[in-house]
This record gives sequence, structure tokens and C-alpha cells, in this order.
Amino acid sequence: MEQTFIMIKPDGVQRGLVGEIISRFEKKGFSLKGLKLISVERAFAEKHYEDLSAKPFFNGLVEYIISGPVVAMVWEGKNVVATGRKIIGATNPSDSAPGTIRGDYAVEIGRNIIHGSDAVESARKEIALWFPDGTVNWQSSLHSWIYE
Ligand code: FUP
Repeated sequence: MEQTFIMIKPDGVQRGLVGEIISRFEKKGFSLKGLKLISVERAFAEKHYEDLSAKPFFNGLVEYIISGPVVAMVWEGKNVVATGRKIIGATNPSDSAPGTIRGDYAVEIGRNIIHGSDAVESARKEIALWFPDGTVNWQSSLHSWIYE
């Protein structure tokens, strides 16, 4: 079953949106397979965002991610990478639709609350980076009510 990496950024944690965000993924029917609250160091944040290292906003992005604890999660389910991105909404909150997490709770691209993997392959890399000891293997008792 497909998995994605979701991170609630420091602003989402500080603003008390952890429960709300987890709730949206739970209610959709996705399964939580990994969860931790951690502060990451600069080198780790740079590794997570290494594909963006040439961008002018890279340093500010890294400063933001290391500015407070983040909630790192692995969610599992059918098409969870693409559907997770829909739940999150467009990168720039000015473009994210109401009803999405960024559309409902963010105004600024540099404070957009949450990260979600953009493809199955990047999800695999990000899960390996953030959960090097692996995730928890379990299946919800509701599985047969969510999947045919
Ligand atoms: P996303 O896949 O939605 O996280 O978006 P990107 O990988 O393009 O960008 C990663 C993060 O960089 C965004 F969440 C916010 C930040 N960013 C900026 O701060 N300014 C920009 O112009 C673009 C992205």
C-alpha cells in the first residue's frame, strides 16, 4: 500500500493545528504508520530540502524549518501521495482552495504549515530520511469498511 511523508512545520505546531491536521487525514480513511515530534538540525533540514538548494528562498526555508519542533508522520492508503497533496492544497496559500489545510489556515508561502511528498519516489526517500528505524506495521480494523 502506498505511503507518504507528511510534516507539520513549526508554524503549524506553534499555532496548535496538529490535532486538526491529523484529524483530516484520519477522517479521510488514511492510516497513521509513523509519528514523532522533533526539532531538526540545520544539516538535516538542508538534506530534506536538498533539491531546492539553488533556490533564493532556500536559506529562509531552512531557518523556518529549524525554528521549532515539527511533527513528522507517515500516512498510508490508496493514492495517498496525490490525495495527501490535495488535502494540503497548493504550495502558495494565495492559490490553495478553501477546504484545504493551507487554504483554510495559511496566508504566506513561507509559512504554509505543512509539507507533503510530491511523488511516490520522493515519499520513499523522505520516509527513509525521517524514519531510519522504520515505521509501525499495523492494519486498522476498519480496513474492510474503507477498501472494497
Ligand atoms: P511543496 O512541494 O508544496 O512543499 O513546494 P516546493 O517543494 O516547491 O517548496 C517547498 C517549500 O519551499 C514550500 F513549502 C514553501 C517554500 N517556498 C518558499 O518559501 N518560496 C517559494 O517561492 C517557493 C517555495
